[in-house]
Amino acid sequence: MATARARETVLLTAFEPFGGARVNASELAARPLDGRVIRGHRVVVEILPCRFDRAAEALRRAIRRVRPTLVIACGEAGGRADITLERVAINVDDARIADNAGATPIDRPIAARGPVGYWSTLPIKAIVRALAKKQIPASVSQTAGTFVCNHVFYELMRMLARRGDVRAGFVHVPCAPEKARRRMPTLATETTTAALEIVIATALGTRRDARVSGGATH
Ligand code: PCA
Repeated sequence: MATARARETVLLTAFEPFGGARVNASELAARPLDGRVIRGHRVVVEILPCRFDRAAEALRRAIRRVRPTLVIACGEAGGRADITLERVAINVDDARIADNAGATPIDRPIAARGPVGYWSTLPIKAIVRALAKKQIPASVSQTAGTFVCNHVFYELMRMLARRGDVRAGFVHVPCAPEKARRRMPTLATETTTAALEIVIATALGTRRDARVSGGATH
């Protein structure tokens, strides 16, 4: 059986609901992939608390336990219409809304002596191309925001910075139809799940990223 042979693992993280919502599209889409084997790697899903003070510690524990060769962190980006591959994490927490513990940090560095940012080490262009091939809307994003998702992305890359053997990055997904507010773009959960599967398969199967533009003029 494929499961028995899968020795290497992929850690896929998503977030619990936040901002008073009942569901989080990233959690809905990620859960079905728990235990799935993709390109010989077993996927382990971990749901992180949407709290500045707890999320990175939960991630650190999951990495220690799972010992992944690839980490895909994902979260929901309300208002975005496509799957977005984040290019860079930045060293700041600046909350527009409260996290699930009521915290609203303003202009607070994530790591006092840390670098301004960390690049994703995923082949983000190749992933966008692979998603587009399957008619799933996707693009490169130049900012993961300054809320808990960017915080986790930054801490993830900081944890792995001195290890060349584990690739990692962050993916934002649109809202699920379950949560849709007026005029909010949504993506069906099955489509988002399929997208995450393609993200993982492409990351595992691509050594060098595609050289195509994913830039923006503003
Ligand atoms: N989205 C939020 C935090 C948790 C989530 O799913 C964000 O984009 O920061």
